[in-house]
Amino acid sequence: MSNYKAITVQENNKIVLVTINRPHALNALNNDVFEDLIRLFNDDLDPRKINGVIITGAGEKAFVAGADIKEFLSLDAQKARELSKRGHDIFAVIENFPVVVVAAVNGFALGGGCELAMACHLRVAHANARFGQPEVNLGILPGYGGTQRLVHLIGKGRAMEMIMTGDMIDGTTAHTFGLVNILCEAGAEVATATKLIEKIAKKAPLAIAETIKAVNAHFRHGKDGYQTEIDSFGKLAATEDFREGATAFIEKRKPGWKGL
Ligand code: DAK
Repeated sequence: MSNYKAITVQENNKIVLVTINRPHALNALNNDVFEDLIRLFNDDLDPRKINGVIITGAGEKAFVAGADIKEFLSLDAQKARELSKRGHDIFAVIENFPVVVVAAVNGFALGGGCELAMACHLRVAHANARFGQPEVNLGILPGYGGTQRLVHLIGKGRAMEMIMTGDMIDGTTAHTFGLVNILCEAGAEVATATKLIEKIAKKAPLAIAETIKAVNAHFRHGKDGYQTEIDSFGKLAATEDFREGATAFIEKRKPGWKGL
């Protein structure tokens, strides 16, 4: 793996742990973080060789407390649009990554941090984690897909309220809203995310990849999610893994997946 400026990357048992590593700034997303994430997801990670990715924040206080406010003060409209597009692009790569990506939310997940967590497929957090889209306090709106993904995850009314008030919600509320998949003890976020990935890794990898594609198709303009599901189903039904899964069931044994 490359040398990164603002993230650390460790691989253990085919699970890659990505830590946003700017604890002095509550892991705010600056240019370095974006460059690192782009290189990691576009160039360095090989989805065929891993079972999942966990994204978390360094320290005990924050997952990511937003985009780095100190960096975006001097932006003009054109530059802001370019940066928003860059953020949209890398978050879309994460959202469509063909192995499961889990956000281990270990504290504040605000603004761009909440948006990063939402770009992941699944989220685990502790009860006192804090989620929010406080951009209106700064005179802007979520710029990395938050107006869309928050609606997808918690519904229009709740999303409108969170974005227009800028209020934070705690992990328990986020869990009730469907923003958090699993609540865990503070400090157990990465371990909980690891267990979740290990569970998913026991399933057929191509079926997981096609699931990510088909579910995401529902939210993409110009995509017919039902048709995507039909195409994915056809593709999977012709795989060796489907034959193996069905045979293993009949023979009352565990399947051995090949990813073929
Ligand atoms: N950016 C930069 N530094 C930050 C930061 C942030 N988002 N959040 C915290 N820090 C820094 C603080 O400045 C402080 O640094 P020092 O003063 O020690 O040098 C250090 O982290 C510790 O923070 P606090 O001292 O404030 O810690 P507290 O426990 O008192 O408060 C807090 C924690 C999370 C409530 C507070 O830090 C806070 O309100 N932070 C800001 C939250 C926020 O508003 N985040 C930004 C949301 S808006 C864009 C696209 C998207 C966006 C922007 C542009 N373009 C395409 C251009 C997205 C914007 C957002 O994310």
